[in-house]
Amino acid sequence: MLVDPLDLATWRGSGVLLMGGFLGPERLREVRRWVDEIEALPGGEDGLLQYDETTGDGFSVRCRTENIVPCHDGMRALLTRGALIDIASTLLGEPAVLYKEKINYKQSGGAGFAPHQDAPAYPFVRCTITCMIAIDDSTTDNGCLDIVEGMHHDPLPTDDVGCIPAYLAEILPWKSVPVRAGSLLWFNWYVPHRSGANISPHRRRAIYLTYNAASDGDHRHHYYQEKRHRLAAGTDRISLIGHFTGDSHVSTQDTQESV
Ligand SMILES: O=C(O)CCC(=O)C(=O)O
Repeated sequence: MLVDPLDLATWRGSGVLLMGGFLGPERLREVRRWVDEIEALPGGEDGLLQYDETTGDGFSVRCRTENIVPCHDGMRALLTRGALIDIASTLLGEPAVLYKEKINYKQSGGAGFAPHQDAPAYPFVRCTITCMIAIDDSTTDNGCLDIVEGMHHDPLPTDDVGCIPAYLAEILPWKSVPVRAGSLLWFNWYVPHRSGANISPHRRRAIYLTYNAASDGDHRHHYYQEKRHRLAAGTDRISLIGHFTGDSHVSTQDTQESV
Protein backbone atom coordinates (compact mmCIF):
# COMPACT_ATOMS: atom_id res chain seq x y z
CA MET A 1 0.00 0.00 0.00
CA LEU A 2 1.42 3.38 -0.96
CA VAL A 3 0.71 6.61 0.88
CA ASP A 4 -1.04 9.01 -1.41
CA PRO A 5 0.68 12.39 -1.79
CA LEU A 6 -2.30 14.24 -0.25
CA ASP A 7 -2.06 12.06 2.84
CA LEU A 8 1.62 12.89 3.05
CA ALA A 9 0.55 16.54 3.30
CA THR A 10 -1.79 15.57 6.20
CA TRP A 11 1.02 13.62 7.84
CA ARG A 12 3.47 16.50 7.59
CA GLY A 13 0.90 19.03 8.77
CA SER A 14 -0.47 17.12 11.74
CA GLY A 15 1.99 14.34 12.63
CA VAL A 16 -0.95 11.92 12.46
CA LEU A 17 -2.32 9.73 9.67
CA LEU A 18 -5.31 7.39 9.71
CA MET A 19 -5.27 4.67 7.03
CA GLY A 20 -8.52 2.71 6.81
CA GLY A 21 -8.93 -0.97 5.95
CA PHE A 22 -5.28 -2.05 5.99
CA LEU A 23 -6.10 -5.61 7.10
CA GLY A 24 -8.97 -7.18 5.15
CA PRO A 25 -11.42 -9.48 6.99
CA GLU A 26 -9.45 -12.68 6.40
CA ARG A 27 -6.08 -11.16 7.31
CA LEU A 28 -7.63 -9.56 10.40
CA ARG A 29 -8.94 -12.96 11.52
CA GLU A 30 -5.45 -14.40 11.11
CA VAL A 31 -3.77 -11.54 13.05
CA ARG A 32 -6.40 -11.85 15.82
CA ARG A 33 -5.49 -15.52 16.11
CA TRP A 34 -1.79 -14.58 16.41
CA VAL A 35 -2.64 -12.01 19.09
CA ASP A 36 -4.51 -14.71 21.05
CA GLU A 37 -1.50 -17.05 20.71
CA ILE A 38 0.90 -14.35 21.90
CA GLU A 39 -1.30 -13.32 24.83
CA ALA A 40 -1.27 -16.91 26.08
CA LEU A 41 2.53 -17.37 25.91
CA PRO A 42 4.47 -17.36 29.18
CA GLY A 43 6.67 -14.36 29.86
CA GLY A 44 10.40 -14.93 29.47
CA GLU A 45 10.21 -17.30 26.49
CA ASP A 46 12.65 -15.96 23.86
CA GLY A 47 12.77 -12.71 25.82
CA LEU A 48 9.01 -12.17 25.60
CA LEU A 49 7.86 -9.49 28.06
CA GLN A 50 4.40 -10.13 29.46
CA TYR A 51 2.72 -7.60 31.74
CA ASP A 52 -0.50 -8.01 33.69
CA GLU A 53 -2.66 -5.54 35.57
CA THR A 54 -5.05 -5.96 38.45
CA THR A 55 -8.37 -4.43 37.48
CA GLY A 56 -10.73 -2.68 39.90
CA ASP A 57 -12.65 -5.90 40.50
CA GLY A 58 -9.49 -7.71 41.56
CA PHE A 59 -8.77 -9.81 38.46
CA SER A 60 -5.24 -10.14 37.13
CA VAL A 61 -5.43 -9.79 33.34
CA ARG A 62 -2.85 -9.43 30.59
CA CYS A 63 -2.35 -5.75 29.74
CA ARG A 64 0.71 -5.74 27.48
CA THR A 65 3.16 -7.94 25.56
CA GLU A 66 6.49 -6.68 24.18
CA ASN A 67 9.45 -8.10 22.25
CA ILE A 68 7.20 -10.25 20.07
CA VAL A 69 9.37 -10.48 16.95
CA PRO A 70 11.70 -13.27 18.24
CA CYS A 71 8.73 -15.38 19.35
CA HIS A 72 6.28 -15.38 16.46
CA ASP A 73 7.06 -16.05 12.78
CA GLY A 74 3.84 -14.60 11.35
CA MET A 75 4.06 -11.43 13.39
CA ARG A 76 7.77 -11.05 12.57
CA ALA A 77 7.00 -11.15 8.84
CA LEU A 78 4.10 -8.68 9.15
CA LEU A 79 6.03 -6.15 11.24
CA THR A 80 9.45 -6.26 9.63
CA ARG A 81 8.77 -6.89 5.92
CA GLY A 82 6.39 -5.66 3.26
CA ALA A 83 3.74 -2.95 3.40
CA LEU A 84 4.14 -1.71 6.98
CA ILE A 85 7.85 -1.10 6.72
CA ASP A 86 7.32 0.45 3.27
CA ILE A 87 4.75 2.90 4.65
CA ALA A 88 6.99 3.67 7.64
CA SER A 89 9.85 4.41 5.22
CA THR A 90 7.64 6.71 3.14
CA LEU A 91 6.49 8.61 6.23
CA LEU A 92 10.02 8.90 7.61
CA GLY A 93 11.37 9.90 4.20
CA GLU A 94 14.09 7.22 4.35
CA PRO A 95 14.39 3.48 5.03
CA ALA A 96 12.79 2.53 8.35
CA VAL A 97 13.81 -0.08 10.89
CA LEU A 98 11.65 -1.55 13.67
CA TYR A 99 12.53 0.00 17.06
CA LYS A 100 10.04 -1.87 19.27
CA GLU A 101 6.68 -3.63 19.14
CA LYS A 102 3.93 -4.24 21.65
CA ILE A 103 0.35 -5.32 22.03
CA ASN A 104 -1.87 -3.43 24.46
CA TYR A 105 -4.85 -5.63 25.36
CA LYS A 106 -6.99 -3.16 27.36
CA GLN A 107 -9.36 -5.82 28.69
CA SER A 108 -12.79 -4.78 29.95
CA GLY A 109 -12.03 -2.75 33.09
CA GLY A 110 -8.42 -2.22 31.94
CA ALA A 111 -6.73 1.10 32.67
CA GLY A 112 -5.80 3.96 30.36
CA PHE A 113 -2.67 6.01 29.73
CA ALA A 114 -1.84 9.48 31.06
CA PRO A 115 -1.09 12.30 28.59
CA HIS A 116 2.40 11.85 27.18
CA GLN A 117 4.69 12.11 24.21
CA ASP A 118 6.58 8.95 23.26
CA ALA A 119 9.93 10.72 22.87
CA PRO A 120 11.04 10.50 26.55
CA ALA A 121 10.45 6.73 26.49
CA TYR A 122 12.49 6.00 23.37
CA PRO A 123 16.24 6.55 23.81
CA PHE A 124 19.10 6.22 21.26
CA VAL A 125 17.37 7.79 18.22
CA ARG A 126 16.48 11.25 16.95
CA CYS A 127 12.87 10.45 16.04
CA THR A 128 10.40 7.57 15.93
CA ILE A 129 7.02 7.06 14.32
CA THR A 130 4.43 4.65 15.68
CA CYS A 131 1.74 2.69 13.89
CA MET A 132 -1.27 1.50 15.84
CA ILE A 133 -2.99 -1.47 14.21
CA ALA A 134 -6.50 -1.71 15.62
CA ILE A 135 -7.25 -5.37 16.32
CA ASP A 136 -10.70 -4.56 17.71
CA ASP A 137 -12.74 -1.46 16.93
CA SER A 138 -11.26 1.22 19.15
CA THR A 139 -14.01 3.48 20.53
CA THR A 140 -14.52 6.20 23.13
CA ASP A 141 -16.11 3.56 25.42
CA ASN A 142 -13.27 1.08 25.24
CA GLY A 143 -10.44 3.60 25.53
CA CYS A 144 -9.42 4.76 22.06
CA LEU A 145 -6.56 7.24 21.76
CA ASP A 146 -7.05 10.97 22.23
CA ILE A 147 -4.43 12.97 20.37
CA VAL A 148 -3.42 16.56 19.74
CA GLU A 149 -2.86 17.31 16.08
CA GLY A 150 -0.23 19.72 14.83
CA MET A 151 1.98 19.62 17.95
CA HIS A 152 4.47 17.16 16.53
CA HIS A 153 7.63 19.22 16.21
CA ASP A 154 8.83 19.82 19.75
CA PRO A 155 9.24 18.15 23.13
CA LEU A 156 6.89 19.35 25.86
CA PRO A 157 7.80 19.70 29.54
CA THR A 158 7.54 16.48 31.55
CA ASP A 159 6.46 15.69 35.11
CA ASP A 160 8.36 13.43 37.50
CA VAL A 161 7.30 10.26 35.61
CA GLY A 162 7.98 11.55 32.10
CA CYS A 163 4.39 12.50 31.23
CA ILE A 164 2.87 15.85 30.21
CA PRO A 165 2.26 17.86 33.40
CA ALA A 166 -1.42 18.25 34.38
CA TYR A 167 -1.37 22.06 34.07
CA LEU A 168 -0.44 21.69 30.41
CA ALA A 169 -2.47 18.57 29.57
CA GLU A 170 -5.69 20.22 30.68
CA ILE A 171 -5.41 23.07 28.17
CA LEU A 172 -4.42 21.00 25.12
CA PRO A 173 -7.03 20.59 22.35
CA TRP A 174 -7.55 16.81 22.64
CA LYS A 175 -9.40 14.96 19.91
CA SER A 176 -10.68 11.36 20.28
CA VAL A 177 -9.71 9.10 17.41
CA PRO A 178 -11.89 5.98 17.10
CA VAL A 179 -10.25 3.48 14.74
CA ARG A 180 -11.98 0.55 13.00
CA ALA A 181 -10.48 -2.91 13.42
CA GLY A 182 -7.90 -3.55 10.69
CA SER A 183 -7.11 0.15 10.20
CA LEU A 184 -3.85 1.94 11.01
CA LEU A 185 -3.19 5.11 12.97
CA TRP A 186 0.31 6.56 12.50
CA PHE A 187 1.75 9.28 14.73
CA ASN A 188 5.18 10.69 15.41
CA TRP A 189 6.92 10.69 18.78
CA TYR A 190 6.03 14.25 19.72
CA VAL A 191 2.28 13.86 19.15
CA PRO A 192 0.67 14.24 22.59
CA HIS A 193 -1.66 11.31 23.27
CA ARG A 194 -3.56 9.66 26.09
CA SER A 195 -6.38 7.14 26.48
CA GLY A 196 -9.12 6.31 28.93
CA ALA A 197 -9.99 3.08 30.74
CA ASN A 198 -12.05 0.45 28.98
CA ILE A 199 -15.53 0.87 30.44
CA SER A 200 -17.11 -1.43 27.84
CA PRO A 201 -17.75 -5.16 28.37
CA HIS A 202 -15.31 -6.09 25.56
CA ARG A 203 -11.53 -5.98 25.21
CA ARG A 204 -9.83 -3.38 22.98
CA ARG A 205 -6.63 -4.83 21.56
CA ALA A 206 -4.12 -2.81 19.54
CA ILE A 207 -0.65 -3.56 18.19
CA TYR A 208 1.81 -0.67 18.36
CA LEU A 209 4.85 -0.72 16.08
CA THR A 210 7.52 1.88 16.48
CA TYR A 211 10.02 2.57 13.71
CA ASN A 212 13.08 4.80 13.44
CA ALA A 213 15.15 5.92 10.47
CA ALA A 214 17.73 3.28 9.56
CA SER A 215 20.34 6.05 9.38
CA ASP A 216 20.00 6.31 13.21
CA GLY A 217 20.92 2.63 13.52
CA ASP A 218 19.11 -0.56 14.51
CA HIS A 219 18.47 -0.23 18.26
CA ARG A 220 15.76 -2.81 18.86
CA HIS A 221 17.97 -5.20 20.80
CA HIS A 222 19.66 -2.34 22.62
CA TYR A 223 16.27 -0.83 23.55
CA TYR A 224 15.04 -4.08 25.14
CA GLN A 225 18.34 -4.50 27.00
CA GLU A 226 18.01 -0.96 28.32
CA LYS A 227 14.38 -1.52 29.28
CA ARG A 228 15.19 -4.69 31.22
CA HIS A 229 18.10 -2.94 32.90
CA ARG A 230 16.19 0.22 33.90
CA LEU A 231 13.08 -1.65 35.02
CA ALA A 232 14.95 -4.39 36.86
CA ALA A 233 15.00 -2.50 40.15
CA GLY A 234 11.67 -3.81 41.43
CA THR A 235 9.50 -1.37 39.49
CA ASP A 236 6.06 -2.38 38.28
CA ARG A 237 6.19 -0.03 35.31
CA ILE A 238 5.46 -1.31 31.83
CA SER A 239 7.47 1.47 30.15
CA LEU A 240 10.45 3.74 30.67
CA ILE A 241 7.88 6.43 31.52
CA GLY A 242 5.11 6.13 34.09
CA HIS A 243 2.16 6.69 31.76
CA PHE A 244 0.11 3.58 32.51
CA THR A 245 -2.59 4.42 35.05
CA GLY A 246 -3.31 0.80 36.02
CA ASP A 247 -1.92 -1.48 38.72
CA SER A 248 0.62 -3.35 36.57
CA HIS A 249 3.15 -6.09 37.26
CA VAL A 250 5.50 -8.23 35.21
CA SER A 251 3.79 -11.56 34.60
CA THR A 252 5.35 -14.45 36.42
CA GLN A 253 2.65 -17.00 35.64
CA ASP A 254 2.15 -19.16 32.58
CA THR A 255 -1.59 -18.91 32.85
CA GLN A 256 -3.83 -16.14 34.04
CA GLU A 257 -7.28 -15.69 35.42
CA SER A 258 -9.53 -14.14 32.84
CA VAL A 259 -12.58 -11.95 33.05
O1 LIG B 1 -3.28 1.66 24.07
C1 LIG B 1 -3.57 2.75 24.56
O2 LIG B 1 -4.70 3.01 24.97
C2 LIG B 1 -2.54 3.85 24.65
C3 LIG B 1 -1.16 3.32 24.48
C4 LIG B 1 -0.05 4.28 24.65
O3 LIG B 1 -0.18 5.48 24.57
C5 LIG B 1 1.26 3.71 24.89
O4 LIG B 1 1.37 2.47 25.03
O5 LIG B 1 2.25 4.49 24.96
